[in-house]
Amino acid sequence: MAEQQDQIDRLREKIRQAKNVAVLTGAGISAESGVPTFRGEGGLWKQFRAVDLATPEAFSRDSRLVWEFYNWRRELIAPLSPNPGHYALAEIENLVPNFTVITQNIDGLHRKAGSKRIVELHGNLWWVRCTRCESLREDLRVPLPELPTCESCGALLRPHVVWFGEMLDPAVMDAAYEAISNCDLMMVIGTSGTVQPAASMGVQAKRNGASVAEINLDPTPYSDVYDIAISGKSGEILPRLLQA
Ligand code: BJW
Ligand code: ZN
Repeated sequence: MAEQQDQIDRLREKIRQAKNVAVLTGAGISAESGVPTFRGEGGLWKQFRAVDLATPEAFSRDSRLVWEFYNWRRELIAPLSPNPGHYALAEIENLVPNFTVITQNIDGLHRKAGSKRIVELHGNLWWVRCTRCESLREDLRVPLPELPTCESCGALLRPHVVWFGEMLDPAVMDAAYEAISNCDLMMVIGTSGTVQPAASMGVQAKRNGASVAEINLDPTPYSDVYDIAISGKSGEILPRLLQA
């Protein structure tokens, strides 16, 4: 515990000195809001098979099943609110000259908490994209029709998220790498570090000379690689970084 406090004090000092901060978040930051994580106890990929629900092949094979899964996630996430971890990041953004949240989450909770510069690596649950004309729009209906169709061309819509085997949007990747290559501090929060390319981003920041700090409930493959590793819940640790 004394060691945890020490690490928090070190990180607070680094934030105070930093001009450019990049943050990478994963499912763990939303866990305290009630959003299920993917791996670990109670994780979605313990209950469901990713290959049946989160690949383009799965969507071609059974679009109805995949939409059922995303409609269920919409119902689950719509009533949820950001937690003190999301709010603390939004506050830290106001204290640092350049601050970017790069998130793997599709839940939209960083925006709800007031974060302004957000890069959504894996898309957004609340946006839909046409499978034919590629038109993209926000759609907050809960639930959506079983097989929702495009207003412009009538073709099937898909969730605007990144499935396994799909490329991340190059413009989104550029925005993420710009933040990573320019930062002097990176915080990696609530991600297991198993999914590429996000998993390597902390190491890339370190190679570029940044200090990297992890905040996670459990150790990850990178805990020993980063400069600081704080073990605990992000909803409890992040607000403590704001204490004088
Ligand atoms: C707390 C906490 C609290 C809990 N406080 N902490 C070999 C074979 C095939 C493919 C590949 C391969 N090697 C690499 C690939 C590519 C693949 C990949 O990385 N696979 C690995 C699994 C091996 N990646 C891709 O396909 C990506 N595209 C790509 O690379 O394109 C190029 C390419 C194409 C084809 C082949 C090769 C390359 C796309 C990845 C898309 C991931 N999509 C998902 C679903 C998004 C939509 C949706 O939500 O439905 O994204 S999968 C899922 O995992 C989701 C997440 O964003 C992502 C990461 O998960 P995250 O956030 O880390 O969550 P968890 O649950 O894993 O961890 C939670 C953490 O929180 C834990 O550490 C807890 O301890 C912690 N925690 N409570 C603090 N209160
Ligand atoms: Zn269309």
